[in-house]
This record gives sequence, structure tokens and C-alpha cells, in this order.
Amino acid sequence: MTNVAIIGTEKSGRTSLAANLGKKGTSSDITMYNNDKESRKMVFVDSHGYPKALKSLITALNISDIAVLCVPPDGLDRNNPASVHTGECIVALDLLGFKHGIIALTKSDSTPYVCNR
Ligand SMILES: Nc1nc2c(ncn2[C@@H]2O[C@H](COP(=O)(O)OP(=O)(O)OP(=O)(O)O)[C@@H](O)[C@H]2O)c(=O)[nH]1
Ligand SMILES: [Mg+2]
Repeated sequence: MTNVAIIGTEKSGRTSLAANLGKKGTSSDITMYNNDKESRKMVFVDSHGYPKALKSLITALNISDIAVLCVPPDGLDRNNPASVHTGECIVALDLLGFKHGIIALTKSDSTPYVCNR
């Protein structure tokens, strides 16, 4: 079984991604989305309580083998107050020793690409 943490800022598309990858199961500080269809059983762990509850992020990461960091179009924009949580997620990944992972550019259909330079 492989557990995959789905993390990121508020409204970064975490639940939509997890719900597309698995079937909703147990829910507490985190919500499990199970996928038994592949040869390897997968559990996608939605850290849905974060950023309100830091515990949700830490629990999701602690029980997972790999993490997907959801970054929406304004997820690294300094004018977006929520972007600090993208940074906090990166620090948490580093402190918990995640050496590899996936960055999902979520909601990429919602904003046309804008280059300021
Ligand atoms: N346009 C667009 N909207 C999306 C996409 N994914 C999610 N959304 C919308 O973005 C909003 C937030 O998505 P969620 O999946 O709830 O994101 P979340 O990180 O779980 O949000 P919270 O748990 O409420 O913090 C919802 O209104 C979704 O319908 C996408 O790929 N494109
Ligand atoms: Mg959610």
C-alpha cells in the first residue's frame, strides 16, 4: 500500500485532486481517498484541516510515503496572503525529510499565464 499526502494552501484544489484519484473513506483531521483499482493499493490523504490546523498537515505527511504539493496560480504570489502556507508546506516537507515529491500546478485552467517582464 502506498500513502500519498495531498497538501497545499487553502483552496489549492487538494480535495478535488484527491477525490479524482480515489474513493472517499475515513475522515478526521485528514480524509482518506482509497484507490484499489491499480495493481498497487493507493491511499490519497487530504490534509483538509490545514492551514487552520497544522496537525492535519503533519499527520498527512507522517503517514505518507510521498507527497503532492498543490500550487494554484497565485500559490507563490507574494500579494496573496495564502501563499505563505505554500512556503510553510515546503518547510514541513524539508523538516520531515521528504527528498522527493510531486508539485501539482492546480487550477491551471483558471488563470491565463501572465508574464510581468
Ligand atoms: N477552475 C478550476 N477550479 C478548480 C480546480 N480544482 C478545484 N477547483 C475549485 O477550487 C475550489 C477549491 O478546490 P478544493 O478542491 O475544495 O480545494 P481545497 O484545497 O481542498 O480547499 P479547502 O479544503 O476548502 O481549503 C473549488 O471551488 C473547486 O471547485 C481546477 O482544476 N480548475
Ligand atoms: Mg479541501
